[in-house]
Amino acid sequence: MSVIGTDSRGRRTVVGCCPLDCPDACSWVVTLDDEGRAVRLRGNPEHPFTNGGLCPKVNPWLTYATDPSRLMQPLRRTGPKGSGEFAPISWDEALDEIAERFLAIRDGFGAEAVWPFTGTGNVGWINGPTSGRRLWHAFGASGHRVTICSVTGHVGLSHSQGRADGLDPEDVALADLVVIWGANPLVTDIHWRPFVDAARERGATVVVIDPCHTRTAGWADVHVAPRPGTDLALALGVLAALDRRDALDRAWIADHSVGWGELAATLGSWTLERTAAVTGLDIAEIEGFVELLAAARVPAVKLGQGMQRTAHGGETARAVSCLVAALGAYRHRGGGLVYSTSPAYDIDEFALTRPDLRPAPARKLAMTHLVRHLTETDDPPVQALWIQAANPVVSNPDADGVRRALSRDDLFTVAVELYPTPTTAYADIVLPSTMQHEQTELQESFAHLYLNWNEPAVEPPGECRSHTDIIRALAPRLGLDRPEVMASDHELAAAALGRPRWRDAGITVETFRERGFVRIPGTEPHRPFADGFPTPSGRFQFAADSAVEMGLGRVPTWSDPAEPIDDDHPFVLVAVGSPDHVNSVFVGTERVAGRTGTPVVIVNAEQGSSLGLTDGDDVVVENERGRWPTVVQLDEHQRPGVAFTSKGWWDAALPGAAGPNVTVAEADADVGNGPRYHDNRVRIVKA
Ligand SMILES: Nc1nc2c(c(=O)[nH]1)N[C@H]1C(S)=C(S)[C@@H](COP(=O)(O)OP(=O)(O)OC[C@H]3O[C@@H](n4cnc5c(=O)[nH]c(N)nc54)[C@H](O)[C@@H]3O)O[C@H]1N2
Ligand SMILES: Nc1nc2c(c(=O)[nH]1)N[C@H]1C(S)=C(S)[C@@H](COP(=O)(O)OP(=O)(O)OC[C@H]3O[C@@H](n4cnc5c(=O)[nH]c(N)nc54)[C@H](O)[C@@H]3O)O[C@H]1N2
Ligand code: SF4
Ligand SMILES: [Mo]
Repeated sequence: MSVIGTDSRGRRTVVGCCPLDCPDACSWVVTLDDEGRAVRLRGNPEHPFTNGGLCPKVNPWLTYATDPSRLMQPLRRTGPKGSGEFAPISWDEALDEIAERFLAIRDGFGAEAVWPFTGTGNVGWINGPTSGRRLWHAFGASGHRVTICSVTGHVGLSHSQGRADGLDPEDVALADLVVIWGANPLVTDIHWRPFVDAARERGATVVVIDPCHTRTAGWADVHVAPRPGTDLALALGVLAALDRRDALDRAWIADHSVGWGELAATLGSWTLERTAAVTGLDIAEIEGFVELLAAARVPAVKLGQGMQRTAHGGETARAVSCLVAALGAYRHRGGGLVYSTSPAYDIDEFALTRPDLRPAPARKLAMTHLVRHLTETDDPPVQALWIQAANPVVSNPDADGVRRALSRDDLFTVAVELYPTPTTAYADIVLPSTMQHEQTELQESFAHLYLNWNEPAVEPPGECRSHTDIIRALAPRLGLDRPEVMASDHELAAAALGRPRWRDAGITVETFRERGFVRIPGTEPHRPFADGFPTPSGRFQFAADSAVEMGLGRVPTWSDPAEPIDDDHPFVLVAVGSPDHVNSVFVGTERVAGRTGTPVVIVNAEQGSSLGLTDGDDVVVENERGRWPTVVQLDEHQRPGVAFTSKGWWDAALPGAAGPNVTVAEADADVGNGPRYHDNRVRIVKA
């Protein structure tokens, strides 16, 4: 077997995979014509999770690849920052200028004044957020923390479970109750649905906990819609009710956990009345949920990222894990919690990124602190940004602040991109990147347990280069063409597979090039907590000192949302994944821009009317941080006090290409420096 094959018509086929920051991490097959052009790209029928189908966002991949706006050569800015005026230059000119500027900045301010800012536009191990790290370490640049997505949940769960691992999402088929908590998998994780359907066919009930009436909420058996940012109270209130009913798994708690008594002692105040008052739910709804949990033998909880994008997201994720554990849910295959399967991969990140190449330890900057690091007096001040597969003007909190910060005259910005974006408009130099079918990649998932290979199917078009090629071309110009920095893509992939999990199973790059994807060795079945938890006690921890060290409670402890609604700000704005695109990727292409208009903001019909809004009105969503012009849609199913829209979108026609993130504060969740996208209060007024 090989990743390169032929189809029934004798055409060459090449196995690859989707590089986007999507849990499903699909495997795909590219078909080439006689001239070696990619003519077809479809889901890999051999891959158990992909099961032969991709998604509407990625099916037109080859159309995006030839979009007229695709960047094909390096550019240098000719107009003011933000104007988007550029002229083509050669690779040599671009790389020489970058090297000259980076070296001058290093001499003047120190190497940490250079910040390699890598986003989640592609998330493979070779060309994704860690690519280039060997060079940046050797150069001595500031480190970078990818805090924009899921870090808060990971840190929160580390205190109780040790890590965010849990049940195999495929095993949910064995559950008799499926709780989808702060996730919208019918939009964001569509290949998981068949496994939930299988559970449902066997009689399982599906509960969705989401303040918004999403596609998934509409499809579930039960939709519980708490106020945003109150899941912590819901988890504690339900736990208290289950304790009172003696419906918890005392034997599992005694044998596999520590700290239950301490947590139990705090539950007395969580009456149904208080839980209802805090969450905005009816007592009957809460009781109904308690009933389902008490009756379940194998409850499975899918914890999404939605609930952790709030001021107390880490504590919330931790509280939900306590509920799951106290039910004894880990006792049976198919039960337990799943937040992310990433920890199961055991990728050798040290060998891949080589932090030991650093001349001296360096600070690590959080990508969610972009505005403060560019505008406050850091020592040394950030003087250069290398923005790679990131679109912070659209994706980061405080989008107006990001634009102001990127406008700084003395800041030298390089953007490595596929298309012109509101972010590249602020770059001094723009470098054209390859797309996945034009490069080599090794790619994990956060919702299944297969590691995918991506064999390049075609030559890069125009002058596009992969991130690793660009790094290898820049390194000699910085005087850093050492063998570790100049490593080939296959050498990097081999380093990533350096841990015993892969090595002892005899799995090498060649295995991937034969099979296209490999199930993580030792994960059939995947029951990471069957023999204990990776915590200091080796048990599940209802109470943890490590949490106190991070400013959390010893046991999960309730606090109010950072931005509770009030008369002046009657809505919390929740902007989440659109069915039409992943984050901001491909949003500027003819295909996506032409198909989707401005995302509407959806609010409860009665509340909207009482504020004088009618369906289809031009409105402005605003607060003290920014104003976003859009259109309102009234919907009787939405809970009052919540305004629902989608993320990642921009309209080039609006001033500053504004999107919803102009209203979001650059403020941290409780742990991990994650953002507070869904803890953001706004008002909606007629335009
Ligand atoms: N309000 C709100 N904002 C959010 C969120 C939210 O829930 N609400 N979610 C957050 C989350 S979860 C995430 S992960 C971030 C994502 O935010 P970002 O890190 O900005 O990632 P993307 O928008 O996915 O992609 C960024 C850019 O990468 C480019 N790109 C794609 N593939 C490649 C490639 O192969 N090479 C190069 N060089 N460029 C490429 C795309 O064209 C795009 O412009 O957004 C966050 N923003
Ligand atoms: N189609 C599509 N798929 C995507 C993406 C996309 O942009 N488009 N983005 C990808 C990325 S980068 C990521 S990280 C994943 C994220 O995918 P998910 O884990 O599904 O996370 P979110 O989309 O942030 O939010 C999920 C749900 O949480 C809800 N929510 C918001 N606040 C709260 C709260 O306080 N409590 C509760 N219980 N729920 C709340 C939202 O209403 C939303 O429906 O999706 C990936 N998949
Ligand atoms: S975006 Fe997600 S569902 Fe679509 S092809 Fe990529 S991995 Fe699969
Ligand atoms: Mo994400």
